[in-house]
Amino acid sequence: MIDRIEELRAAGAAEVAAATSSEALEQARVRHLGRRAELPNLLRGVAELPPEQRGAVGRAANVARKALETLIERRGGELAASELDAQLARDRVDVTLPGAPALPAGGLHLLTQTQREIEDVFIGMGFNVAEGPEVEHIHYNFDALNHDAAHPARLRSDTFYVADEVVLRTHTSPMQVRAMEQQPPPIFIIVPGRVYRRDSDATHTPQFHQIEGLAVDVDITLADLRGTLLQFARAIFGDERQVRLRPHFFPFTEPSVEVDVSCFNCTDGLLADGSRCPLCKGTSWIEILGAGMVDPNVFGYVREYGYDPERIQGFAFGMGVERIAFLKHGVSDLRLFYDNDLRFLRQF
Ligand code: 2NM
Repeated sequence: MIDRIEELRAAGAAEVAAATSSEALEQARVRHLGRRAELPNLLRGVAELPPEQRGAVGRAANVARKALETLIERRGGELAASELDAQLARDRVDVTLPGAPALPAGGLHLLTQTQREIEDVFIGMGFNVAEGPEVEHIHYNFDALNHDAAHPARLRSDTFYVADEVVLRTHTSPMQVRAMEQQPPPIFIIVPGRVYRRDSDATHTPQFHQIEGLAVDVDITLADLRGTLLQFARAIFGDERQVRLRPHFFPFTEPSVEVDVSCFNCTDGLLADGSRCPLCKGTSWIEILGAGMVDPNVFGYVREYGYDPERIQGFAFGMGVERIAFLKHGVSDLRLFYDNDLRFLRQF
């Protein structure tokens, strides 16, 4: 009996030692210590043995069972550890690898590209970029920009009012007044941003983008305005461009001009096949922006910040970013900028 117990212990120990997985180990445990295994059965049968054998057999079987249990526990720990190591090695993720599949890169909207391109041109000429609030007090949007009390842009039908004296800015020039309050001349800034007007048709959206410029010093002239805008026109529309200034009216400039660039789509208003150029309508000139010499009345509103209308002068201009992008890229409908149709957007 004792010999049999030793045989069972040795066989069990051999199988436990040979188990190469938690699963195999569990099968070995069931085989040697399970409910139908010989060793536990033998232990349960100790009571039926002759009394003089019970003590020795019971002790030997118990010692054998404990020995197997200890071996199983130890082997189980080893297997669990190596299985965890294997799992971790299999599941290793290198977070520095590029995602798979690579994420689509996306791109900048044509209006953003155009705005930045224009900014770069003026930064190259020494201008700084300033941005300001889209919700403005009428003091900055109209009064300080020399718009008289009856100016039609003040009407509720033309401008979005947020409160009695607060509007969605109709141009970015309010920020130019704010900038003059923040720094004495000389000042050379451009102000890009969203503006709002109650207009909506094929050529007008109620929200659009402007870039306005302001240059103020003791000796700024209309010739500086012309030279600056010629440089701008050539940078954006090509080195061959000319500019033309036509008299106009704006409340905040005197004199005021509209600025044309020579057509970059034709020669003398005609296409190669002799037909009328559709871009300039056969005129050879394309209107690109409005400008002028800042009206002394505007400086009067910021006189206390160092802008003495008797001592300083300056030019200002304003352009629509949509219009520049539209002309440069031959876009057929202004609303395409806002439809978010990828077939349109991906072309740029
Ligand atoms: C334009 C046309 C002409 C302009 C004037 C000013 C300021 F603040 F100096 F008075 N800022 N922008 C201006 C002048 C804007 O846009 C068509």
